[in-house]
Amino acid sequence: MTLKLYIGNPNYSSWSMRAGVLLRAFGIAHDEILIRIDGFDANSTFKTEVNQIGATGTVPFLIDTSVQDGHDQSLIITDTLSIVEYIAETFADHAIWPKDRAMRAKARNLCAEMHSGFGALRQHCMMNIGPDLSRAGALIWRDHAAVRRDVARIETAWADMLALSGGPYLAGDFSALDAYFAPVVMRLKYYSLPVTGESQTYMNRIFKHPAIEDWVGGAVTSAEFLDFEEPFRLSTDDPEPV
Ligand SMILES: N[C@@H](CCC(=O)N[C@@H](CS)C(=O)NCC(=O)O)C(=O)O
Repeated sequence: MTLKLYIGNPNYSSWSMRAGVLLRAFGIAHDEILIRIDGFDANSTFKTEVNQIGATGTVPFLIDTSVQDGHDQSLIITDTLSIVEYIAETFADHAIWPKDRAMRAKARNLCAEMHSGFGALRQHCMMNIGPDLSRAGALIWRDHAAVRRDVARIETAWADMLALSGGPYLAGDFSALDAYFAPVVMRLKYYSLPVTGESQTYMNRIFKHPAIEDWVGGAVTSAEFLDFEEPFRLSTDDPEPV
C-alpha cells in the first residue's frame, strides 16, 4: 500500500477522524497506523514517535511512499486540509470536492472556517466518541455563550448548504465538507447540545454513513480512557463529575 495514514486514538482525535473518514468514504486504499496518544509533552511517546517519522508533532499525517519529496524521502503531508487537497488531486475521478464550481468554493470556504474557527466548541467540548456527556453538555451550554455562538453559526452554515445543494449531504453527495464536519457532529451528539430538527436530521444521516459507522465502531471498541482528554470524568466508571 503506498498511502499510509497515521492517526491518533480514534475516539479523541478529531483531526484524524476527518482524514480517516474521507479515505473510507471514497474507498481509497490505505494503511492506517495508530500512534497512541499518551500526552503531548515533548518527551511523550506520542511526540517521540511522530517526530521520529519526520512529521511536525501532530496527527494525522499522510505518507505517500510512491512519491519522493525532493530530499529522496517519501512525501509526507502533515496538515489535514492539505491531506484533503492531496487526496482530491490524486484521485481526481472521485468527487471529493463538489463538481459545481460555486458549490466547491463554498465547501472549501466552510472547511477553511472549520479549520481555523469554532474555538469555543473545540475547547469546551473535546471530541469523545462513545460516552453520554449530556450533563456536562448542559452545563457548558448554560455557561459558555461562545459555544452557543459557535453552534448557531454551524447550524446556519449547514442550513445554507443543505438549501443550496438540496442535500442529502451538505454539498449534495458526501464530500470532504461532510468529513470535515463529522467531528462536530460527534461533539453535538455526545454532549447532547440542543440543535434544530434540520441539523438533527443531517446528524442522523451522518451517523448512518458507512464511513462514519466504521470510524465510530472502531473508536468505541478501541477506546482507552485518557484523563487529560476528559475533563468531565475521572474514569470510565464515573458519569461526569463536572
Ligand atoms: N492543524 C493540524 C492540527 C492537528 C492536531 O492538532 N492534531 C492533534 C490531535 S487531534 C495533535 O496531534 N495534537 C498534538 C499537540 O497539540 O501537541 C491539522 O490540520 O492536522
